[in-house]
Amino acid sequence: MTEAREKTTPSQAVAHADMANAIRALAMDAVQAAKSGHPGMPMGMADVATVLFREALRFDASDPKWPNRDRLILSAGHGSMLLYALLYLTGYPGMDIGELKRFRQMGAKTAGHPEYGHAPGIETTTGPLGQGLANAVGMAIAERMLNARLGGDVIDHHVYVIAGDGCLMEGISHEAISLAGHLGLGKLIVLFDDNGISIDGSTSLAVSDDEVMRFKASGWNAMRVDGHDPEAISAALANARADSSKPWLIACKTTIGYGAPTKAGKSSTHGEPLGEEEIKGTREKLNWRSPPFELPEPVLLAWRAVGQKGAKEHSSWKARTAKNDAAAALGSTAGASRQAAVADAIAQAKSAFASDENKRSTRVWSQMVLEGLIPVLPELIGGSADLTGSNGTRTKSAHTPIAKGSFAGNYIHYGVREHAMAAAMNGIALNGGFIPYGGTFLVFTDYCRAAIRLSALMRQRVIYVLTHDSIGLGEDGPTHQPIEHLAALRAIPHVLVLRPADGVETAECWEIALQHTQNPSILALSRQAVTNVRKAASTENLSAKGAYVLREPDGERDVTLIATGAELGIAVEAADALATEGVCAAVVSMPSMELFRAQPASYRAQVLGSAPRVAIEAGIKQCWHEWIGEGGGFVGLSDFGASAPAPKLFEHFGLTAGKTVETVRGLLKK
Ligand SMILES: Cc1ncc(C[n+]2csc(CCOP(=O)(O)OP(=O)(O)O)c2C)c(N)n1
Repeated sequence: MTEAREKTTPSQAVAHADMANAIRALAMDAVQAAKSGHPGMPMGMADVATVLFREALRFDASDPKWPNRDRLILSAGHGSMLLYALLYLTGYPGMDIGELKRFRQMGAKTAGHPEYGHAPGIETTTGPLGQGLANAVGMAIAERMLNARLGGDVIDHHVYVIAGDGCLMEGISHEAISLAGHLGLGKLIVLFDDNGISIDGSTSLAVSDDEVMRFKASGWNAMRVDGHDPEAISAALANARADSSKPWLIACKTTIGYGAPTKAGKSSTHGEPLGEEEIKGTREKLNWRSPPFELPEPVLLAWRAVGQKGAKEHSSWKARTAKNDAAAALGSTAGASRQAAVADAIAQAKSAFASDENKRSTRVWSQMVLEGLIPVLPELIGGSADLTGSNGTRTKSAHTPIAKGSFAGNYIHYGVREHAMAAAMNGIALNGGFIPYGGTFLVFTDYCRAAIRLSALMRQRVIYVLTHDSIGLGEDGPTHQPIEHLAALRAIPHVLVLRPADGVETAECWEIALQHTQNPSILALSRQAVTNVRKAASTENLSAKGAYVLREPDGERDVTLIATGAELGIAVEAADALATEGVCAAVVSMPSMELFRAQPASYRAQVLGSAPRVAIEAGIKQCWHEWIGEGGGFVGLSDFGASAPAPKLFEHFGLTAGKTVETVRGLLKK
C-alpha cells in the first residue's frame, strides 16, 4: 500500500457511484415500502448531492444548529427522500434507518414533504414549489446581514438550493431570483435539477424558457453541467464557491429516475413507487447487491465520515467565537435579551399616545411605535413590498436600507414582490438572529398567502404589517379594498390577526406580535384616521386578552357592541346615541379573535355578557357567528366596495353609528 493510499479517509476510499447509489437505493426502497412518494428526483439528483456533501457543503452532522453551517434547502420538496437519505447517511441525530422505513407514516420524522422541526437538518418546510427557493433568498440576505454585523469570523457561509423545473416555473421564482440578483447574493448557489420532466410529462409541453439566460438576465452567474458527471459537478461547485460576486445557478442536466431500466427519464418515476420488478432491474443495472435498507459497511462508513468532516472547522469556529457574546446569542431566541427595553419602549409609546389628542390612522401610530422600537431592538428587520411611504414600515430616523455589498442596514426594499417578501421573511426568521417584518396592503395578502400559511405551519415569528385594511382606504376602489381578507387570514391556524383600534392598541399589538415567538402575526392597520378610544395609560396590555370591555354602561346591559380596528369609533358613537334613548350598550374592543378564544370561558362570558350582541367590522360576516351567535346583529359588508372618498363609502355601505343603532333597535324589538 502506498503512503497516499494509507492516508485516504473512509470517505475517499469508496467510489462516487457507490455513494450515490446508496441514496438511490434508499429512495426507491422507502417509496416502495410507503407505497407512495417520489423516487425519480432523488435518483436523478443523487450524483449532484453526493458531490455537494462530499466536497462543498460545510456542516457537522453532530450539531445541526451550528450557526455558521452552510444551509441546504430542498425546494423541490417532493424529492424529500433525497434529504432524508442524506441525513441518515451522514448521521444526523434521530434520523435512523427506522425513520426511513417509516417514510410518510404517522408520527415519522420522514413526512411526505420535509417539515421544519420534524428532524434536525430540515432547514425549512417545502412542498409548495418555489417557496424553498424564496426562503433561501431570505436566508442568504440574513447571512450577509449577520456577516456585516458580526464579522466573517462568525458568519460566512453558503446557502444551497436544490430546485426543479416546477420551482422555476412558479411565479415566485421570478420574484426571488430577481431580488437575489439585485442584491448580489453571491453566497447563494442554486442547483437546478434540469431533467426536463414534470408530472404531465416533458416540460416542453408547457415551458420553453432558457433558464441559464433567464438567471443571467436577473444578474446571476449561470452555467450548465452534466448532473451525472462527478468531476464536472465538482468543478462547477468549486467555481461557484470561489466567485461570490453574484448568485449562482448551476443547471444540472439529469435523468429522472436514473438507474431504473425502463422508467428512467420518464414522468412515471416522478410520483409513484417504481414497483418490485423495476426495483429489481435497477439493482442489477446499478450493480447494487444489498437488500432494502441495508448498505455495504464501507459505503455507510464513508458517508458517516462525510457527516463528520466539518467537525474540525466547527471546533475551530467554536474556539474563535467562544468569547463572542453576539455569536453565543445566535443560538438563543433573537431579542430575548432586549425584553425589558422593548417593554419600556411600548410603555412609553402607550403613555404618550393616550394623552395625544391628534387623530391619526393606525398605520401612522404603528410607524410611531417603530420609531421607539427599532433603536432598542436591532434584531427587528423592516421592509416592504414597495409602498413604504404608504404603510409606515420605515421610520424617519432609525432605518437604513440594505443594498448590494452593503448589509449593515435594517430595512429591505423588497420591491413589488409580495410573495417573495413573505417567503424571504420566512427564510430570515428560520435563519435565526432576526425578527423580520414586512408591509403591503391587506388586500395583497392574496399575493403572499402561500408563504403566510407556511409561516404559520413552521411557527415562525414573522410580522406582516398590512395597511389600508378596509373600504376606509377610499378612492382606490374595490380592487384595493379588502373585504374577505380578515376572515380568510383568521382561518389559517396559528396566525394571529391583530386589528388595533387606535394608538394605544397599536402599541399593544406590536408588543403582542413580538412576544409571540411561535406565531406569525398580522397587524391590520387603517389608512384613515381613527378615533382615539384609549385615553388613559394602562400598564396592562389589554389587547393581549384578545377582547376587553372598553366601556360598561351605567345600568344593566341591553346590548353588547363588539368592534375591531377603526370601527371601534363607530361602536362608541352608537353607544352614546343609544344612551340618549335609554338603551344600555357595552362596547367591547376585539383586536384579536385568536387571543380571545384562548382566554378562560369565565373571562369570555364576562366580556361578551348575556345581552344580545352586535358586531361592527368593515368586512364580511364570516367568523363573527362565533361571537354574536345565530341571532346576533352584524354591521359590515357582504359585497365588494366601491371607488369613492371613505366617508361616502361608510355612509353608502351603512357602516355608521346610525345603522348600528337601527340594528340594535331591530334586535331589541324581537
Ligand atoms: C405550488 C405547487 N403546485 C403544484 C404542486 C404539485 N407538484 C408536485 S411536484 C410537481 C411537478 C414538479 O416537477 P419538477 O420540479 O420538474 O419535478 P421532477 O418531476 O423533476 O421531480 C407538481 C406540479 C406543488 N407541490 N406545489
